[in-house]
Amino acid sequence: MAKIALITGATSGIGEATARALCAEGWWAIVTGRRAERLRQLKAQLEADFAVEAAALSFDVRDRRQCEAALGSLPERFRNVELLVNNAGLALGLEPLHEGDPAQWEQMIDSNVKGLLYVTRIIADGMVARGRGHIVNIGSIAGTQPYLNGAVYCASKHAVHALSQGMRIDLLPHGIRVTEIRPGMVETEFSQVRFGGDEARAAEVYRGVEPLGGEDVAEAIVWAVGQPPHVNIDEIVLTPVAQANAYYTHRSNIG
Ligand code: NDP
Ligand code: 8X3
Repeated sequence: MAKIALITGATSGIGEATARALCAEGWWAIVTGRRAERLRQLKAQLEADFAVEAAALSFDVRDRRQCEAALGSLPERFRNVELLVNNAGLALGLEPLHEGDPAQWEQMIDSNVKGLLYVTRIIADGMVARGRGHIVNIGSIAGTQPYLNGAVYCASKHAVHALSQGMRIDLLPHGIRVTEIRPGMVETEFSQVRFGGDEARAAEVYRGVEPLGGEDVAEAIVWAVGQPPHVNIDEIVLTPVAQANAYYTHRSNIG
């Protein structure tokens, strides 16, 4: 029987790459996000490229009722989710706290923290009932290293770090694996979203650096998931060679 993976935030970046990498390994994928047309196209591509079945669910993780309705609508053959990849999330803005936009704070906290909780609450319940499963949370180096002008995003990823450790403990008696993946700089739509579509400002983030790609993070996820059932990979921190941590990045060829 096919194994089912649910990947939130699969319309771009790390989530999309993860859906592809898992399907290449034979997983059936449930891909989610708000952009329905992208999901429809991704589902068709996954099915064509990897000879698997895929399901697309368009919903906003910030809305608990939408999470419940969308996940409750899954066809029977997709219901036994074996792997949950909590990836949906975003950063908005980069400014000192006293100049920050509270609406952006709310969106970050509601997506990165509350959205992750809503989806996990629903999926983990089924995993516990079946006595098996694996939850992979996409944290960040920002989850332990708060950086200048990023306090609220970093706080949201600190929450993901704490929640990952808490889930690991709570799910211990049920044999459910929990992994936190904590990347540094990954070139995706992340910076375009953070800077409201300002492509020049987004490109500046990666200037003089070869960043990670979504595929690099996906590969780490596939590796963690592929370990023997008695092995839990608690956390993976991965950064570009040119980025030691949130504070030190070596940029070359800068004129
Ligand atoms: P992208 O912007 O490329 O992808 C973000 C994904 O999250 C999209 O699929 C988006 O889908 C989804 N998403 C955002 N908000 C919501 C929402 N309210 N409801 C449902 N889906 C949502 O960025 P990344 O791939 O880089 O980001 C993925 C994760 O990786 C995030 O949690 C991010 O914090 C984390 N991360 C990123 C790093 C980086 O440098 N890029 C480094 C470390 C961690 P849609 O817009 O269709 O809803
Ligand atoms: C996202 C990447 O560089 O803002 O977590 O920490 S960064």
